[in-house]
Amino acid sequence: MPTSPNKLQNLNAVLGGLMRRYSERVPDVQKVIDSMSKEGIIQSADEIENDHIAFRTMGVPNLGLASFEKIFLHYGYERRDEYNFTEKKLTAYWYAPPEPKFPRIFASELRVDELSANAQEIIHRYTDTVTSDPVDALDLDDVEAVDRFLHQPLWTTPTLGDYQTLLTESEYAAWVIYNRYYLNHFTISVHNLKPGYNTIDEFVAFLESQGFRLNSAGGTIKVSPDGNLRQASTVAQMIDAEFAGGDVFRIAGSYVEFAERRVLPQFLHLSADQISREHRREGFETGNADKIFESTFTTQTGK
Ligand code: OOG
Ligand code: NI
Repeated sequence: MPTSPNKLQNLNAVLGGLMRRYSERVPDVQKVIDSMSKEGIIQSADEIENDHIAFRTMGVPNLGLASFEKIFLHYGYERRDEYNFTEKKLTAYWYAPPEPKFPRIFASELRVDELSANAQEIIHRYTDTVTSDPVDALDLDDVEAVDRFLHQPLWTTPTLGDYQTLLTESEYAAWVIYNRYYLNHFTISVHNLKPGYNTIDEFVAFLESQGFRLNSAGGTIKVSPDGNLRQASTVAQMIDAEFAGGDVFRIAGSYVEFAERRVLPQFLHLSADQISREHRREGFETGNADKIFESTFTTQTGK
């Protein structure tokens, strides 16, 4: 059944609110758009195709993906493949949008019960204050309520000490305890840009010429084993985070990603004007994602 026009309109508004907050927090977003305009790659920002957006969650009762995904399932997204990150103790899914003009969603969850007793105790001290699924209490057709929910504290502001303890064991845990559901990144599709910039190699060369700092974990360009999903990302922008008691400390915020999805072998005979989303590599790739997560890790932000 197609998603109702009303839901699509609400989805559009929720995505708009996410992108607005995200652009304010991540100066690289506007800088990339300005650089692309100056270079003549685009005339205006709305020509940019958003390949996907990403969120991070804490896998604890009442929260995590089981709670979070309800928001986007409501707007017509469908859950697709699962990805497992053994070392980072993460589970992720991607969600297909109700219409191709909307971005895919990549959402992940920390398997909190695999952390040390100490880290679990810290996380639960914050998250245990959430005693019922907060998404169940939301009217998902009330766009302003959803927008507020996505940008409001889910638990009390952490102390700097707790943040730093978590950081030593799970950089992901530390990121979520402070940043919560803030948009983690949006992703520019490079394959639909004009020739000279429509491969990830060319686009990365352009970004480097403009002085952007890119995530080098596992190499700057991450390539799936089939060769058809190629990704790169900036190093997360640092934010002055205010912790409980007023301590201010610079921590990783969000970043920008770039993706090239190549045309699948069975569609290579199609001409450029016949190619649309369904002819290109879909989904995500564990090996690529594992390194892209590190865009917010101190190994990248501190280099
Ligand atoms: C998500 C990292 C993975 C991708 O496109 O594979 C990813 C994150 O940093 O939360 O974005
Ligand atoms: Ni991504």
